[in-house]
Amino acid sequence: MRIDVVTIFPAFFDVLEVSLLGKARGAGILDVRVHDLRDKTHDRHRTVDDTPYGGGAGMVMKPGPWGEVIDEIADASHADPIFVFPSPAGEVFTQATARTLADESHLVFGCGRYEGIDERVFAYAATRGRVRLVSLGDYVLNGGEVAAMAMIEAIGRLVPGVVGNPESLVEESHEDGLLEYPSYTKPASWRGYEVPDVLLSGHHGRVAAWRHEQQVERTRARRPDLITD
Ligand code: 6GU
Repeated sequence: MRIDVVTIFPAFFDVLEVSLLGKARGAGILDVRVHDLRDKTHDRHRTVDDTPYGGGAGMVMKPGPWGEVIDEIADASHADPIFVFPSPAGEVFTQATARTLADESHLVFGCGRYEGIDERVFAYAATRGRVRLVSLGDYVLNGGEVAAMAMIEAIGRLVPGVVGNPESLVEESHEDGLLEYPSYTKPASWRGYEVPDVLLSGHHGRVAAWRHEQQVERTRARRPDLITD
């Protein structure tokens, strides 16, 4: 999978070199390229923002540099790219979104700062690929960088070959619409806390039934919004 990231803070993405995603990059499974939006400016101050038409607080990202970087990336694309703009005004990113995007061959993350990006950039990007505005949830970050990192990790780990044991992707929170069951490892007794007996019983059927009960119980307690029945 090819992933391009456009940002005025390329250093945010340095951590993509470590951990599982770093390994996947090294192995050629993920091809991630980070672009500095300021490289598409032509003034001495490398200006990427300006005051909003109609007035109001804050600054808006100018369309010019975005148009140039979108053209450069789209012209070089061997696939029909999806432009993902992290935005608190977008649709909510879920595991289903991650699964859908993990099937794509070329994703472009456009990270806005300030009060946002000139709206015409989204219309123009839609002439060069598909466009999605996507939010992590109902709270506000200073820019799209941290949100893009979260999305890249959620999507990247679903790309075949990134996570060594694909079975570990199945028994996870949100994969079956329920929260994950509790996990324990040795020792069986630790500081007076015991591992539940059923897990030591060796009875696979009872273990599976107990885990499912725990999933339902925790989901009801912590995330009743996920329960549909
Ligand atoms: Cl995707 N961007 C920003 N700036 N803030 C957010 C967000 C995204 N998702 C939640 N808050």
